[in-house]
Amino acid sequence: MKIENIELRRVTMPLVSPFRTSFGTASERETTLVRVTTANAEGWAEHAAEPDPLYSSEFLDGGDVVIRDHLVPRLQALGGRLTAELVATTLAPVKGHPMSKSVLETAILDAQLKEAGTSFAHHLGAVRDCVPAGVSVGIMDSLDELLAAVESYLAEGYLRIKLKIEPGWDLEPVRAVRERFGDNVLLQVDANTAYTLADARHLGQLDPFGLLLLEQPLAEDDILGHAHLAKLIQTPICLDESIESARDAAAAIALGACSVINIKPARVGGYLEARRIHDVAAANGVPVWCGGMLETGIGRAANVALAGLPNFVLPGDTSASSRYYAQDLTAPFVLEEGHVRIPRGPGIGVDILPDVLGEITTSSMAIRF
Ligand code: OSB
Ligand code: MG
Repeated sequence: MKIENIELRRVTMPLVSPFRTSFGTASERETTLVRVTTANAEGWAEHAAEPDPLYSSEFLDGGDVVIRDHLVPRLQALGGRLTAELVATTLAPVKGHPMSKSVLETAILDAQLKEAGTSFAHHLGAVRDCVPAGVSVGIMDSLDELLAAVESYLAEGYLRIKLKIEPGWDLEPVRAVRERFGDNVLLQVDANTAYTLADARHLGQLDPFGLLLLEQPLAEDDILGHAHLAKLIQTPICLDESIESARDAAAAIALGACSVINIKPARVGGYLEARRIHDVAAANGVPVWCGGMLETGIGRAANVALAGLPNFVLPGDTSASSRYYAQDLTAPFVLEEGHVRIPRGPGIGVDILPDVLGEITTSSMAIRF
């Protein structure tokens, strides 16, 4: 496939409400959109990193530089031989930066599939038309505020609630949600690395609440710690930040560090590696679910396609557009009886709304291929 142009476009979108995690609070989502132009198609993807390197070491400004100065030149060297399948191996000599690699691979895959008239869902192997939607609920200033948020999400039809936790905001919010909404609500928690193994006894106090899982309690590089913790508590451990490749997934499973995996395509370098993680987990009987990074409709479209694969057996953070944005960048993803529909058109299967794009763009950079 011959690429003519790559454009990096920085956009900022207001969130409907601030989103607080153990590592920070976001009231808007800033991202770099990548547009890849070929003779017959235009591919789009969005960078998953945040402005600050707090979720992982990647951050948006750094991503723009690594894409422009280190990743795109390597792809240019392939000339017309470039395909999405060659992106990861071509970029492998550059250490790290999975989200920057992912946004390029995804935009190229989108253009390639649009040229072929194939959807992401079909290409990746989705086996469903709709995926069950969960919702990730941030840390709040009070339990009352939290209960009001959970109540409205349940009323909208979300099939699973994930509470963000940190030391000082863990047992109480879980107890409050269980007491108010009962034991049948599918409930899980995400610590974003906020604990250490010394907190094992404390985290064990979550056991009576029947949580689906405890996501990433310890540091991302603490696989051994998670394996120890898994023996000390009953709540299943799910890894997010720790898993950046199918090899990481295989190791974590073999070591007993997790019994569930949150797959975020951007975190692992793209949808093709995400599918490999899905396959490794399936082969080991480990269920997976699709995580999110507050994506606009562009990233959401591809995520829900991935979530259609057979081993995505738990509801994902694949919420409706309205969970994040009053005005999305594409036609909004909506909840239909707790599910989100997988786009079936070519590529990611959604169109960017040009007026919205114009309004939210803060800068852009064109790279001639
Ligand atoms: O850890 O899953 C996470 C958002 C930003 C960074 C990290 C995480 C999250 C979420 C939100 O939990 C998931 C979503 O709804 O997109
Ligand atoms: Mg997480």
